[in-house]
Amino acid sequence: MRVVLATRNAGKIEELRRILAGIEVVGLAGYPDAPEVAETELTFAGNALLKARAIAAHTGQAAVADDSGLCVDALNGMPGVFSARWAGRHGDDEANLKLLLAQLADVPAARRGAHFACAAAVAVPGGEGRVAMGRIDGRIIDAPRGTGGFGYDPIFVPDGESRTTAEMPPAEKDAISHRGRAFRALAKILPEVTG
Ligand code: ITT
Repeated sequence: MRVVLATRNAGKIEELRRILAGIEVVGLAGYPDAPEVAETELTFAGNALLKARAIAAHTGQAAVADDSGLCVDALNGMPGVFSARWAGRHGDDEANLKLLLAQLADVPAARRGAHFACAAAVAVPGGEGRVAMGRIDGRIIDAPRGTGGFGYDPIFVPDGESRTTAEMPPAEKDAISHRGRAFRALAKILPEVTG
């Protein structure tokens, strides 16, 4: 089975190739004219489906997309769907992380709960699509630690852990991550949609 992955985020492509082992995953590099799909929905599931549908229509192939983000309790679930552009410029991980730490500066340890959420979607050119969700609960620490992963990983410590997800070997993060959970669930329902 071959699916086009609707992302230009290299960190995600790497993670998804590991998680969807056994399925041929191709990125958008071979489709230079693929549309840049604006994430205009207010939910992770809505955005994931929007992207998968647009890329399936453009490529004529089954397409897989995700939308994910960090939901911080003390910020009423934000940055949420705005995680990638929290500080203004899409994908500026360092600025996003610094802004979030500044916003939480006065929030005590007991109220720094957060979770990563991921919606993974598959769509085929006719329009049919399905979504699977995954999440991982944890807390936001005071200062970044670790060099692995991407995005907010250096400031997120999963429940029951002392390391940040940026301090974990990739396979260990995949086993518990929101994206790992969502895509393992999606892998099970992929054949129902792709035939
Ligand atoms: P595409 O839209 O091209 O797939 P993106 O980086 O914009 O790539 P999202 O819209 O899903 O992806 O935004 C997710 C943002 O949420 C991402 O930029 C990170 O800031 C954060 N995020 C999501 N999953 C994460 C993870 O596993 N570790 C750290 N940060 C994560």
